[in-house]
Amino acid sequence: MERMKRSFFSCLRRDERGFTLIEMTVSLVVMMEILIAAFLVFESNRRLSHVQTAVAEMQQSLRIGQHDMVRLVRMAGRGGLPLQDPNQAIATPEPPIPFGLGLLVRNDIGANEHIVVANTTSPRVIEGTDVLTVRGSLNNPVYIIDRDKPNAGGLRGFNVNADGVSGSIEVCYQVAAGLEQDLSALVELLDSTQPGYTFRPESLIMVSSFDDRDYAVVELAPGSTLNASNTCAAIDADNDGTPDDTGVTINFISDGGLHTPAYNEISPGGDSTAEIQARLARFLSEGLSYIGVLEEYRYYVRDDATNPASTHEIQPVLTRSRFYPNTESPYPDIADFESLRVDIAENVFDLQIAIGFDTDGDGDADEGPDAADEWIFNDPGDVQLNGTLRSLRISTLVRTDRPDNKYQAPIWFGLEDRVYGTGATSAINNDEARKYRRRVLRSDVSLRNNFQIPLAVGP
Ligand SMILES: [Ca+2]
Ligand SMILES: [Ca+2]
Ligand SMILES: [Ca+2]
Ligand SMILES: [Ca+2]
Repeated sequence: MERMKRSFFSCLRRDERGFTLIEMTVSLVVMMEILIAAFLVFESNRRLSHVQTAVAEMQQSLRIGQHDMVRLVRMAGRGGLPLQDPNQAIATPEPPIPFGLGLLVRNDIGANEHIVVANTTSPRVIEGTDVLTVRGSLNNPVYIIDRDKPNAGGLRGFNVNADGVSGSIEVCYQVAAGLEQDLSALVELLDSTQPGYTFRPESLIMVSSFDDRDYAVVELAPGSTLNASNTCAAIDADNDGTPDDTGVTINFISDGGLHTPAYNEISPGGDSTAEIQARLARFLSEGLSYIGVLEEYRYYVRDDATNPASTHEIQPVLTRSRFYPNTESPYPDIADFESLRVDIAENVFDLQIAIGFDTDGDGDADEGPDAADEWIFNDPGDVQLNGTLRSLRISTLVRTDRPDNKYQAPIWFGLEDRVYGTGATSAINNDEARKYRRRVLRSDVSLRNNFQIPLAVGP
């Protein structure tokens, strides 16, 4: 008992001596290691979260850019414009889809090309990317015309003038008993009494009542009127307590206008006066079912660098531009090339479009491993195909906003029919370009159900 007590107290006594130098050193080293490890974890987390933020921003940029394109591609041809011209022979591969009406692609842009062909004041398109054109009554409604047969007084809402190449169309608020359509977008385009109103040579598409596939693209002429209709019933569309709103009377021309040759080119039959007269005479006898304002957008990768010298660093921006359909005139002001710079997403390095056709009539566009499939622009060896347009695929390559000097991205060998190459001359795979993280997003749009005509149903 006495021994145990001694030993116990000697034990306590020994502890009272404190730490030895070795113990101190060891614990200090351990502490340091823990601190360093904690710092490394913190630093790695900080870097990781930085990278994650950059990647998240990049993916957001991808999604925004593609969402906008997919939305419009789904509406291509809305209002009655066919996606492709069944009558036009497939010619040379330049431009690649000469028979495209609702959808067109300018494939693999060359060096120093611009969004307006041969116009160096218009924005520059980055070499190797594709330009996608989408046409249709995309954002404006499609309007019902039902006053094209003579009413009790012998008057019609659709008339062709004596020259056979111009006329007028009445669009009514009330299209049938109890059924009204919303004309506010149309009124905004035509109401010359609005402050700051400027007349625009808008492109209008009219569709035959006899055959949905028969249409004409005409040009808006000055002098359209509001609520001066011969045939529309008056309703109280503006809710001012008086039923005094009938509709709009649109004046149009199909010959001798600013853009009539371009508009006639996308109408069946083309631009000859005899054809125009025959077309309008046909509509006069068949009647019209719809009219819409045709819009055209082109998506492209713009170089935003202020000094686009040959050795500059590219600043790629996915851009949407609006044109008067089938022209090189920017919309709305034909002289304003700045309006062609509507940014959609930054750091989009490449835009590639591939198109699937059904060439053998089995209903599908089959994609194979080589150039011999039913797709064009998905392989550098592709040749033009003759078939029914079925699918469109949008691919974008996006990079992070800033380079990361400690990072080398994997090499991308190519996207669709574009081959990126390697080494210092490759825009995508040179050492500087590989300091950015990159991602590719693809969206497939089926064009199978694109021929319906959604209508403007009113208040
Ligand atoms: Ca391409
Ligand atoms: Ca009213
Ligand atoms: Ca097929
Ligand atoms: Ca192919």
